[in-house]
Amino acid sequence: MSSTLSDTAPRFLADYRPADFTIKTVNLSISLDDICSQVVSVLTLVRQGDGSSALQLNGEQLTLVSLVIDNQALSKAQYELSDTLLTIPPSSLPNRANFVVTITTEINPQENTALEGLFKSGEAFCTQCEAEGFRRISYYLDRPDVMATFTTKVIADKTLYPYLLSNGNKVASGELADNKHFVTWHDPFPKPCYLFALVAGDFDILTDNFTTSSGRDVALEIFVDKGNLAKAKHAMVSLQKSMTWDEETFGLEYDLDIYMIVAVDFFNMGAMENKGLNVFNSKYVLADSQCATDSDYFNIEAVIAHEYFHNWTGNRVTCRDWFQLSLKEGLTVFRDQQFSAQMHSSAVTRIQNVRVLRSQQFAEDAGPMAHPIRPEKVLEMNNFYTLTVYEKGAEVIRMLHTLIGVDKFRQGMDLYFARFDGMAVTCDDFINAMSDASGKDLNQFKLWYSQSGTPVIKAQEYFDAKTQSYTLTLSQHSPVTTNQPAPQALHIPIKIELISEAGESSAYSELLELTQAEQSWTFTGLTAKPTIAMLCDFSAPVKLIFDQDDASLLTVMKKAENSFCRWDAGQKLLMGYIQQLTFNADYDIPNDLVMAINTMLSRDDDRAFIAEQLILPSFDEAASLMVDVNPIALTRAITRLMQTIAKGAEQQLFSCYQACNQASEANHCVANRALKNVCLTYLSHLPEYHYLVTEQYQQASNNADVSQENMTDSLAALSCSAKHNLAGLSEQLQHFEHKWQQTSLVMDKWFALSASVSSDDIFTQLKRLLLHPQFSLKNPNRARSLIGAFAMNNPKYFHCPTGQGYQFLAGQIAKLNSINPQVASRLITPLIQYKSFAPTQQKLMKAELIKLRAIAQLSNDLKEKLDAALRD
Ligand code: B3K
Ligand code: ZN
Repeated sequence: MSSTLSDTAPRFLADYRPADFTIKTVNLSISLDDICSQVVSVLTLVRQGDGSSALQLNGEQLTLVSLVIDNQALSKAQYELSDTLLTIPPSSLPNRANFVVTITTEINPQENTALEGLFKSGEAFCTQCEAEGFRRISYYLDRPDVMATFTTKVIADKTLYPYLLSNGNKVASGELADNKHFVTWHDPFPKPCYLFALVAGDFDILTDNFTTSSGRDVALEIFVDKGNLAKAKHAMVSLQKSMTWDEETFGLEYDLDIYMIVAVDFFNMGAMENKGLNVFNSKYVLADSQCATDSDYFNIEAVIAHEYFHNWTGNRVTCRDWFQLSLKEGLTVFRDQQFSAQMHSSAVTRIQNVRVLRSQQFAEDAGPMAHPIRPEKVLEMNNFYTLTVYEKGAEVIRMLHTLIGVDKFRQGMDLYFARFDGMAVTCDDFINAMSDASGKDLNQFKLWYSQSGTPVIKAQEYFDAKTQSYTLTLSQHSPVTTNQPAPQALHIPIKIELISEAGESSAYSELLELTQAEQSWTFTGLTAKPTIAMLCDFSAPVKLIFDQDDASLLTVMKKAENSFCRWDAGQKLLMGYIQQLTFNADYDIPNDLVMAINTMLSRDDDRAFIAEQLILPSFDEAASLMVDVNPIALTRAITRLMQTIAKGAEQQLFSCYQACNQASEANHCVANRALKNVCLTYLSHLPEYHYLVTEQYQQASNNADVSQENMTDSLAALSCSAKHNLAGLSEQLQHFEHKWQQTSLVMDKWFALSASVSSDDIFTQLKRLLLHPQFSLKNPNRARSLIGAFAMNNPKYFHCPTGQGYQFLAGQIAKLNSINPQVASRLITPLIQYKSFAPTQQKLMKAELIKLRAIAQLSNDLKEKLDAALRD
């Protein structure tokens, strides 16, 4: 089984040593075959040390056919082979510093269900090498600080695989015997092997081009399954927008003559930034208005941008070792967030970033796998492509941007590229460049890279009418854990706004730099106590404890200039009611809330923003702020609050729904749909509006005028039906399934919806879904859409007191352990967070974890998480 290996020892950041050998050039010749592909790899090596070191090459799941050094074949006695290493002792190596190693290996792509290395996605061959997948293609120094120039010859059957792709520029092609052909690619930029890629298949290609600011022509090609060409247009436009944005914002141009993107259906994650040849999960490429939602469109643009931006932040300057992953990921997420904010509403984009952070990253940072954005100990690297490294990593870059300002940040980026282009470097190298360019001392700031956990900031205010002064005192605490017994004070930017009593424009807007355990600031010349809006734009990834009363929150909601603070004050009010209702189901929600919501709904401004204001904090977000969460009480509380708001604001919700539904401005259709569907979600809590759900489904999914059909609206209606298990649900699900049975990405949505139905027979339904002819655990999108959607979107049944929800998830994880450890390891997330739940749930969840730990052939991916979760 793929990830079950004999080397189960963790690796440590502190143990980093430069490699004893480097590789200058790699010449690959790969003959593709479903069950026996042959790889000939010619490496020109340069010894770095004194000649006493053995050459140790990583390799897994490979059959070694031959090993030649310079022109001399090595016998078995001259090297050692284990499950993970090929070791050539100094006595078998030439005395020269430079020599050539030629390695021939065979691999079985068909059996590679782990989808790491070379595998088959449907009929096509493709690769995934990050983090350590290249060692499943050939023996190699599989570490990011070994950078080589690759030349790759791909050989395959001409009829089945008319397109043979790899990194860089095409340099040769030709016909061979037995109906085969070959194409040779050369990538002039030295790169680590994790950026290597190969694709072979038959595709439709969308072609376009881009002229860079210095006048170079770049061919753009998007490869999709036959018949999907029209669905690639949005991805192409997104790519062109990203290329323009990076030139305008950071002065960064693309560097090869061709940029290719291939969309495949079998992929462990979103996409991969291989040099010049991105491989994408088709979910992040294919879209048309009938089959993709507004958020699909948004996400495609963001992922296309993210992978493109990696060409500089990741590829031209890469990571020295995998502990430095946030160097490229945090920075690139920050870049894609800035891009999205500029392409769309910056307020709404920021709110959505913060929701992800609060609902998921905070939970990760409080759970057993908590780690700093630069982890210090790793067993399975794939376990560290986390919300912490990516999203919190991006927040750390954003704080830097806030502290030094946009111009100095740009100068810092310029300096970083000037210093490190073509190199493999560290997070410290990046921060030092920022510090040197801005003149700002960032030594304390570096602690963000080594401390884990979400810092808690406590705020206290004091107004002295006599001296007309207002004092704000902030204190900070980072969590104490076994790995972090004595956390230190961090350097935290806190942006605030002081709203004067009269409530005209703000009295003060200021950036405070919290650097000590406790610090105070005094503002003078205030005739009355101001209302403070804290953490403008969410200037730091922290939890804020601040006893602001409802009246002050309502003032912030109405009067703060900062849109994030206006939204956040509303969320805090709503969260307060959710917490009250969780502890006391009969709690009476004050009428002020309903009044505020009515006012909000009657406003005629930014509808996308109003929609965000109306969306309640999620189950996960609420859970991350509580201890010993009773999930049943929490789901009930959220439903109660929805019902109360729906009843109290019924008229406004309905007229807002209608106004959005009738709005014709094409420019605002996404915002109109967002607000309309939030209104529908509320109204669906009242039986008298169930007809509206049916009506919307009909119009959006079963319309005589196909141009009126819309996936965002269909899914919104369907999820209301699923949430309340409405009478029309099974008919709608059947209709949807029949309509989309040929469209894999839409079938994923159908599986996800079917798994989130709130019905007492959900476990029978889940069994039926597992047996559906289109379900397969081998397809990661499918596995995630059924199993993941159940565990994440159906809290009432996932946490049901019988424990069936946990058993279902654990049962599927056990199967996935041997099929695809990476997917298994992602899906286990809700179970390992068991300690935040009440004792009844904790016990049931823990029992499942113990059973999983006992699996005989447990992958490193699961082992690392289970051991962390079951420790003490
Ligand atoms: N760098 C890849 C992620 C690789 C994940 C490996 N398990 C995609 C990205 O972050 O852009
Ligand atoms: Zn990335």
